[in-house]
Amino acid sequence: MKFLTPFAIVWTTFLAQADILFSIDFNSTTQGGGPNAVGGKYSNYDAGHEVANDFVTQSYAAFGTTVSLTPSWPDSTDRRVQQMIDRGGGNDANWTGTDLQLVTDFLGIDTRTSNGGNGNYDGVTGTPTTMLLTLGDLPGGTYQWTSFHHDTENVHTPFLMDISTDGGASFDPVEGGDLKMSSSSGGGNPANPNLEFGPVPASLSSTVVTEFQTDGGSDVVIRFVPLSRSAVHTQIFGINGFELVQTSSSFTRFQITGISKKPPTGEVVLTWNSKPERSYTIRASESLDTDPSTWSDIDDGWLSQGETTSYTELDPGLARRFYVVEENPK
Ligand SMILES: [Ca+2]
Ligand SMILES: [Ca+2]
Ligand SMILES: [Ca+2]
Repeated sequence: MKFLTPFAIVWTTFLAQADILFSIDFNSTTQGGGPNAVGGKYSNYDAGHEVANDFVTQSYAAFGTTVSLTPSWPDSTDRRVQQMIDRGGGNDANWTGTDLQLVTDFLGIDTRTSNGGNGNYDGVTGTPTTMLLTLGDLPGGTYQWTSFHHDTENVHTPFLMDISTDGGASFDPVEGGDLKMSSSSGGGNPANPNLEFGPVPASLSSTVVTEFQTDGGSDVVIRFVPLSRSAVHTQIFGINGFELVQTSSSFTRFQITGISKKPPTGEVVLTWNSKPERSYTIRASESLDTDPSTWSDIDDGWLSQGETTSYTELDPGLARRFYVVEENPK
């Protein structure tokens, strides 16, 4: 049996090198003479603007398997929230950069109450009008996500973005803050004082680059929440497309990797895989008779020490003790 191992490694490496990129261009079938596919490395997600029946799960060959992509708008049942816009030639002419057919069209959200949305929302006050992008069957690994949020017309809405790697049960905010769409055309209501025209989609101030890690067992859910305000051109949100690169096919499972009791002092040292800039709750119990989530905590805000974190409990003076570590929400 031993000689089989090298073959398994070669096979894994081949997949990783041949198939590490999954890119999507969102295209409108009902506007701008679309669908206008940018082509190249991009696959297409095509749908009609506000055509609810078009926003179905689509599947793509990627990462050596089949990955599914599903947009959804959980905060409204009104199809008019469900945007798939393609701008016309007059607006498109303002874009002087590459890949016009990537940025001319976008999937998105109309938050206006007159169009079925929930109105303005500043992150605290108001009601969000959220859109989710659910990636199903993504293999376990580490991924770099790049998404584009440009309008060749006037939309320049600020937005929040969060990523869930547990099927939508919990979300991590994307670092960087101040996410905001960019736009190319003068005028609008309100007008964008800082127009952008290129030179490449990746150079735009609106482009989001982030990383996530998934164990492959749950859907990855990308959540977009417009910080809608003022008037129409800061009340609509869009994503032109995205690129997903598998930077590693391995992942580090969240688990306690070490537990030891120091004989001289009786101190107990716990070590686990952690994320930077997070905090952890440590719970302990003398028995397994109750649900670990109900055990009393011995610390509810232990700060991460980076990729690995340790916690030392002074001698608890017990013959047996069980521990759990929970990652706190941000
Ligand atoms: Ca396109
Ligand atoms: Ca167009
Ligand atoms: Ca697009």
